Amino acid sequence: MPFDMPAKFPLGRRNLLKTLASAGILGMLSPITEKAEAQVASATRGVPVPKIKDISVIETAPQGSRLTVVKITTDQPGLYGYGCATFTQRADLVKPAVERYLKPLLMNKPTNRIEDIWWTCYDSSYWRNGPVLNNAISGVDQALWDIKGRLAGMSVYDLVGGKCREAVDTYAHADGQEYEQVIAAAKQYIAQGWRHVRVQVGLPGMAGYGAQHGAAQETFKPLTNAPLFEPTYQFRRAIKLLEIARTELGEEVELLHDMHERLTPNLAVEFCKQAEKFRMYFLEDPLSPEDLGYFKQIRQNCATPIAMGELFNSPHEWSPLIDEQLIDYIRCHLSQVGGFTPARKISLLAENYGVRTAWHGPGDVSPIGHTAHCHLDLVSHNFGIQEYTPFNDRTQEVFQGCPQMKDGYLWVSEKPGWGMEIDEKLAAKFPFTNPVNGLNGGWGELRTLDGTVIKQ
Ligand code: GCO
Ligand code: MG
Repeated sequence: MPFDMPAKFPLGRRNLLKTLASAGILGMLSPITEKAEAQVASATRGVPVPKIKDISVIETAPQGSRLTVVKITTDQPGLYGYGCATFTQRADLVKPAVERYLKPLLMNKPTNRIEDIWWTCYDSSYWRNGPVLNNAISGVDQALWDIKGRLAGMSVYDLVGGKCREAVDTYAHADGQEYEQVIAAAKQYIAQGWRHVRVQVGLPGMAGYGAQHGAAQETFKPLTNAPLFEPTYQFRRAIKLLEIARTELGEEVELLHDMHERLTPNLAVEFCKQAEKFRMYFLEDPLSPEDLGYFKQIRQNCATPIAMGELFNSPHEWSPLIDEQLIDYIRCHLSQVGGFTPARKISLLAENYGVRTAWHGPGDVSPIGHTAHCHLDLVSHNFGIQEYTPFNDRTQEVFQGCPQMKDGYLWVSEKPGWGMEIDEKLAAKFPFTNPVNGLNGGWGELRTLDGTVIKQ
């Protein structure tokens, strides 16, 4: 019989469905749906979507570096999450960015809408892609992933697709004032199971990156009292180090080196050419973000693998390098790019262009941040290598459930979310202190012999 809805049911289809449902007619027609709904309700325990009840900031320095972590508390008792928002050089600015700007914006929002919240935070300052705000957003973003994981009873790596490898391969830091010290440190790491070692040697009389050296030599006669650095000097020491390392450590070990964006662009091109014969795993940050145009010259001149990106804040920086295939590894600082959500997108973009990941993992990332790296490393098919920095005992007491190191691999806790808890009372016993230079964790100056200030 034709069904003339407008005539018989002037209030429309919605009311018709309501009537049928209350008479039990629809229910009777779909037992499969009913059963499925009951199963989902029991699997999810029928928990309503949690809402953001409070956002606070934990500041602690158990290992010296100023670590900032955002805690989001929900309206459901016992459900909260942690996210890394660490920016040591301007640490005091992140807390107000979270508490005075993001907190009022996000109170009572549903915690399940991570993507929506990320964009809300990102767009709300109008001016964006700056390190303070990106770190603040990262703290919120990672805390929301932690909450989602705790709620689901799953690790974050499970939520975003599941492990595609067993553990996270890492590189260790072999540093020394002189070549023989670097080689001795590298040999120790190799004996402990590492297959990848980053080598850095000091510059006598200068402030080299990765390994400091003694007082300025008389022969330099600098026109400044500030710490010194000369790019050509660094160039020669680093090339020599790679040569010695390849001879002394053999063919098998994977060698890495961090240029820390300190050479002039043309010197960086020349360095990559000369380093080609040492078959590096990668050369890290050869150019500064201001000189990205020179990556084409590096590519056109040699096959030294290039890793880049710890200073990046903006998609305008990483996107062209990835889609023009000018680098081999993208190694952004997760909290600087705005957290886990954007980093996952960077990794997927990179996967499409044959670029692998090597997230920045220094001491000035909190263990929550290091754990977020590891979860991303575990789920990304295009993972390359993870920078490793050991956690001291104090740090592991404050941050319980830190990834564990074995034979050069990091293993994460399998508990829900990030699988970590923070002893907040203990964390408060290691407050930020102002060091002797009075710069609140900020970096001072670095100058060339004639007194010109240069990038660090
Ligand atoms: C690295 C980095 C760090 C940075 C530090 C800045 O490759 O690990 O270059 O050592 O210098 O994170 O605060
Ligand atoms: Mg670096």
